[in-house]
Amino acid sequence: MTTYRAVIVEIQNNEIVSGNIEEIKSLAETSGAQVIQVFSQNLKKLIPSTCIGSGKVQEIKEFVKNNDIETVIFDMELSPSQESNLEDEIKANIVDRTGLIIEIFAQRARTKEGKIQVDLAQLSYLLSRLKGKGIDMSRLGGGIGTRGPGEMKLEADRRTIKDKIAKLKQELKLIEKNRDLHRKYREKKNIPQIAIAGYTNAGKSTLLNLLTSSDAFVEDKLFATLDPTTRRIKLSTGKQAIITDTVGFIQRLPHHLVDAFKSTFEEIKEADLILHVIDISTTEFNHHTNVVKEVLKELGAEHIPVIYVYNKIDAVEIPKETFLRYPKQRPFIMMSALKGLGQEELLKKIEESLSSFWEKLTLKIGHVDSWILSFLLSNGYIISQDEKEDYTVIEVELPVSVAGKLKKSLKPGQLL
Ligand SMILES: Nc1nc2c(ncn2[C@@H]2O[C@H](COP(=O)(O)OP(=O)(O)OP(=O)(O)O)[C@@H](O)[C@H]2O)c(=O)[nH]1
Ligand SMILES: [Mg+2]
Repeated sequence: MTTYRAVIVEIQNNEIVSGNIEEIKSLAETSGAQVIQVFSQNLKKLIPSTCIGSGKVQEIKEFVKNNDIETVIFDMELSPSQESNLEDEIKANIVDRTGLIIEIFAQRARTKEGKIQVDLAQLSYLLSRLKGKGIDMSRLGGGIGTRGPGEMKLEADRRTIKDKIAKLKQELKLIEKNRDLHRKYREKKNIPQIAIAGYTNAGKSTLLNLLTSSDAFVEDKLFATLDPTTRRIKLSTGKQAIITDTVGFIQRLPHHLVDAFKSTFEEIKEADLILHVIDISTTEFNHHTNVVKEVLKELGAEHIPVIYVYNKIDAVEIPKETFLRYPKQRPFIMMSALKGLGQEELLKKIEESLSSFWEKLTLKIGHVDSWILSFLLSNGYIISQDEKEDYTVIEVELPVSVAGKLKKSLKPGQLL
């Protein structure tokens, strides 16, 4: 990864939300920035042309010149004209929060699907910026209907971008279709789906690795995971489920990204259970929890049962009893995905939560109907089996829909 020298600008103001300084710092570092300085300004009123006041602009300009700074990162949304005004004044790259997050996604996309999604987000972000610039330019031009050469070039750019967006959307559709087929297959097999969701860096991939003994990519940086990873997980009774690790959430997740990553978020929407992973070693964890709950609601996933996984218990100083007194979401468990603490309890909770997925039947099967036995062996989980001379009594758990079908084809007396 190429590194670059950067400064961060944050504003304290009632109108806009400037986030947490630690978070924008780690976003910047994730993108390769070496953060040399942070500038803060308390502003009663935002300045339309440059967002921050002219004195601050000069101060940053000086610093940039004297310290070889390449990029100035603003922890807020800038309008296209603010961005170009600042660029002209400060003479460095200007990046806002959305631009920074999209850049990180671009650096991290690995699979074809991920890359297309990021391209899509970048282009739609660019298109929205061009629109803004176009409006500004026509205002500068004066009269209605005056279209200077710049305006016409913009028009052409816009068309090219729109064409590209349409093409990418088509490609994505094809990939999604394929994924849908996989999902349908899983549904037919009647395997419950579990989605791991949570704020970025909460430990989602670490949890997936723990539960499935695999080695998905884990890193102490934001957005290590972009592409959903799906694995099979065996529960204690031998039952199986499918578990998917997904992209992390963040406050003020750019909507260009949410749109582009729709299919990734679909995985969450279709789940039978969500494990909402929360990093309790950060003081911001309650706020993060609310952000994730909000995004889940926006995705239309608020009806899905959730287990709140309070993770990184090994990294907090507070005793368990103190933590238990904090307000918490329920049902919850406390664990350390890294150290494997609380794994058994989590698996138990998962099974409890998924229990309505299976139905328990007790059957009396005569030897002539041995096909039923083989059907049960391949589709269900045998709890007990009692062989008699002419028949077998068998206790079995089957996915509800499979049980329903089986019951229809049973003879009287076979279901106990
Ligand atoms: N101390 C401690 N660290 C943990 C625990 N779980 C995860 N981590 C660390 O937290 C960092 C992030 O872990 P990941 O599993 O990549 O987190 P993630 O939620 O998948 O992050 P993104 O994919 O970036 O959204 C890594 O450095 C992990 O080693 C834990 O239980 N305790
Ligand atoms: Mg991850």
